Amino acid sequence: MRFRYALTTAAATASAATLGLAVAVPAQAAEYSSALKIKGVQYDAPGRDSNKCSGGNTKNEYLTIKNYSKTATVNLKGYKVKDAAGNTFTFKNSHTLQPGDYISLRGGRGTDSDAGNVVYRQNCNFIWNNDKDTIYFYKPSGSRADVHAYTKKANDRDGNGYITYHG
Ligand SMILES: [Ca+2]
Ligand SMILES: [Ca+2]
Repeated sequence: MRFRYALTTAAATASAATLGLAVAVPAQAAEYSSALKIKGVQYDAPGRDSNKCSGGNTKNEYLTIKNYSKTATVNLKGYKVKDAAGNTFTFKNSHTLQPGDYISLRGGRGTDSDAGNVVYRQNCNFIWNNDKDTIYFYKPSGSRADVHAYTKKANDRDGNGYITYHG
């Protein structure tokens, strides 16, 4: 069974009340009003993990964020991701995502590329735990754009270290 991250947000409570479900919060990830959402995550970089900047494999751990809007172009600048432990990364540079466009936020050091659809965290430590974690994604305003919790056992049945969210 898929692990669901139950959010007791006002919106979830309101919709539950509307449906006459007094107690149960909908057992699914809450959807936020956001063009940008998490497409998927390679939370476990293939192979034996090493956070050495040279020769390590942190670059192969990545989070893909996609613009799901059919019309809106969005600048990633000011957006932020955070894990369950509170480690954060803020997109400090302008990076325009046209409708359907995406980026992979990779660990390690490298040169960001619009054409290559990649942004580096400039940090060789891993951020997404191999056993379980939560991926928070925030707008520049601080409001949530998306959030997904996972466990390797529940969400990665084929064990390839990748989980698809919005696909
Ligand atoms: Ca690994
Ligand atoms: Ca983590």
